[in-house]
Amino acid sequence: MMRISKNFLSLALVAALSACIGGGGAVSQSGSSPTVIKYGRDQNPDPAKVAGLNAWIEAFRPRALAAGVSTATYDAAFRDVVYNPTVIQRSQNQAEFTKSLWEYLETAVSDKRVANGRAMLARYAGQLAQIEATYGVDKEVVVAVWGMESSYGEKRGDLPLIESLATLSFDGRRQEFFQQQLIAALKILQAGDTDARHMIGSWAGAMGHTQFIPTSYLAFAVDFTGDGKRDIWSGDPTDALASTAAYLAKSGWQRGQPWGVEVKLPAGYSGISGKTAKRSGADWRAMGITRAAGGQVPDGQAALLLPSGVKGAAFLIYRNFHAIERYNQADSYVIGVGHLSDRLKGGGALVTPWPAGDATLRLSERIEVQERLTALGFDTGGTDGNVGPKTYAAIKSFQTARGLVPDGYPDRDLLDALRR
Ligand SMILES: [Ca+2]
Repeated sequence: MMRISKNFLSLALVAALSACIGGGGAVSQSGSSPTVIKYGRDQNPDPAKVAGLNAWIEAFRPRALAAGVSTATYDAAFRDVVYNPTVIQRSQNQAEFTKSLWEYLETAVSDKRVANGRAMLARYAGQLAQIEATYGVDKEVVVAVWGMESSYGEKRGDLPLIESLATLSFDGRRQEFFQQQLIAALKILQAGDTDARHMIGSWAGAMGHTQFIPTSYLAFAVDFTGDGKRDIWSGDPTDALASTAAYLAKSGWQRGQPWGVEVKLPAGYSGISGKTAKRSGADWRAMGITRAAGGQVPDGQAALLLPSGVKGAAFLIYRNFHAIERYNQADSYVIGVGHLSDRLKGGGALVTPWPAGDATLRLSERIEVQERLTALGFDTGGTDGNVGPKTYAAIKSFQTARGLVPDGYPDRDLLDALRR
């Protein structure tokens, strides 16, 4: 549930996004309780920072107590907390630059993610049917959020939450935000849903299978298994999936309604578009707009979204689009969840082809970029096609060495230069 940019043009790269929501740690899907890995402990953090955080924790105590946190909860929560430089490093390693919807969806709704999602639908069929009946949110949408947020539980985060939030509250950007999250996290501990040892998450405090931040947890998390604990952290995803359905339901989800549909515009379309220009399905049909996969567009108030301009894929978005938007306001994220849910229901890939002349690179080409950079001695930190901070830095070094504009962006010009 990280907030990322509303605008495609500044959307964080998927690599950075997955680093920020998942932390990249190996947490076993089937394991009963994840192991807290104490990153940063052997990095010899600056003693002044360690002492500073310890003093900050004492100074923060009155505010937490005033918010209803008990002394016992406070002392237990901070017992093992030490200033953690890894948290600060990760908070500063968020590469952000241009990324098209196409690039984003290629990773966010990869064939592998679709296949894994279908496997999860089968594996948790009983729980998901109950969750859908209770909250009225399509099980495929809930599973799509799960896939987007943590790759179905694989990347739930690997950092002790109180330590991360305390470090960021003391020494990060957006300190007030993290202090609010810290107080919410202390309230979760006080309620007994988990203990500090098992409360792990991303560097930014997003927790569990569907990456709830603590304030969202307090507002929306539910105990669906009936054991008295709202457990979103352990191997069993049931409570997390129900909590996500509850969140979407409270965000205005309309049972049985679409999030959106890919549409085909009539040739030379120059009519209205944009999120605020809402019309009925009948109005859109009268303007000659049809489903891209064939057939009429659904009824209901909808707006025409053109995330890649008139030459790219076009979508009519309905009210449920805005429910997903409450989870994360980036258009590409919402389209990603919606499209993944359609694929999980058996739908096909987007109909609109990759735009001709698009300068962005396919996954195979990004891998080639990393392989060629590596062969030339520029360390990309791996060749998986995910462009993270190391690849970004390697591209900039290569561009600088060749007298090119060092924008760090993996586009066709760069690949051409590497091939020469
Ligand atoms: Ca439970």
